[in-house]
Amino acid sequence: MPQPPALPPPIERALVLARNHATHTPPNPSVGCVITAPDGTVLGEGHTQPTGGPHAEVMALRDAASRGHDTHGATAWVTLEPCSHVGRTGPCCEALVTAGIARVVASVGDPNPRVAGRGFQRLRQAGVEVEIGPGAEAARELNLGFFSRMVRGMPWVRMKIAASLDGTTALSNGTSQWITSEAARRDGHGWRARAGAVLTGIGTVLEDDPMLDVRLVETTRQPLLVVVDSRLELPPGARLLQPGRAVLVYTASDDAARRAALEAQGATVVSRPGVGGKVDLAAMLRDLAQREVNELHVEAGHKLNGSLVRDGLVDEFLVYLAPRLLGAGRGMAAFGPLSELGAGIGLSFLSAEPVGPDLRIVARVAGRDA
Ligand code: AOF
Ligand code: ZN
Repeated sequence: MPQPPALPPPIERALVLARNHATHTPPNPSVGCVITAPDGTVLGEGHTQPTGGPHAEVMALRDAASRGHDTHGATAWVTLEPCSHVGRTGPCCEALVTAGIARVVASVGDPNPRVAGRGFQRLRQAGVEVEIGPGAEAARELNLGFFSRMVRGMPWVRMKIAASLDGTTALSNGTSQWITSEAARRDGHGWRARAGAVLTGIGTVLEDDPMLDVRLVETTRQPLLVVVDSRLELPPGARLLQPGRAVLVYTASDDAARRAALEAQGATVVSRPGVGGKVDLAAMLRDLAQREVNELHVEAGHKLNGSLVRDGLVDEFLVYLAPRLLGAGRGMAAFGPLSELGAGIGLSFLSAEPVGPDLRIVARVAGRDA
């Protein structure tokens, strides 16, 4: 197999910086930046700070300054086009130009319509040499939720499933919570932590009364919690309604009293009626994108999972397989029937790795690219 060409080391390093801090930045993309002298010496490094804080480029320039380095004539290696707009922070282009950066190597353009090429344009105008492309695939993959939101107006939808080797996801007696190991659950919390929101259905809430927060790994932010609850059956005493926690409830019901009871518990109720008294799931996803959700982490039961799959709204599956046979004959097949889709839904396996005693498979729906 031919190996892909090696990336320039500063871009590799910038990608690592971005990857290591990806849970802190949503809804902002996680970006890394390395500044090098003409002889290749690293002068400074930075990564995007939590939303509202400085971007990667500004952090790298500050790092170089704090080490007493002069950045005139230096190269900035960055995993995303430097911004040209004033958002929650100032434009990185201006900071780079002011610091005398002579060359910018960026992995990909920023799809944010407020930037979208204007960053590169501004840099070139100021006489900065611009090169685009090294590490593009990895940079897009790293922020696939941000790209999805900007390009499609939808979050990247990743469905987490824990199953036995024979694909059983839940037992009829409800003892479904611990099919996989502690290690797999902790790993799952790592994926929750990077998501903008965690989605579940009313069935799961009524059955398990789950918290669905990030507990088993360290995090600086909790994802938004989203509940699909067509008839507003969420009990105001549900454990997930913690004081101060951001919870969004999507419903097709116009029951004012139930709505008021949930709002009194701090939840936000959003009406998105679809056909048959159900929530319009596609409309819900568009709304979540408008609320700046990049990655949506789904942990739900058969019904909601099945609806999302059948409606073609799932981009990726995160499956933990336990080395156990449960033989309950339901499992992931309960997403069906998919027969109207002919050959079913084609997937490609991105990775398969042991996590403790279990196996973690990431599978992407054919045709969905970061
Ligand atoms: C960069 N470097 O490290 C990141 C960028 O509201 P703001 O000011 O934080 O701007 C957010 C937007 O900036 C975000 O939507 C994306 O277009 C870009 N992110 N840009 O130059 C960075 N994270
Ligand atoms: Zn910026």
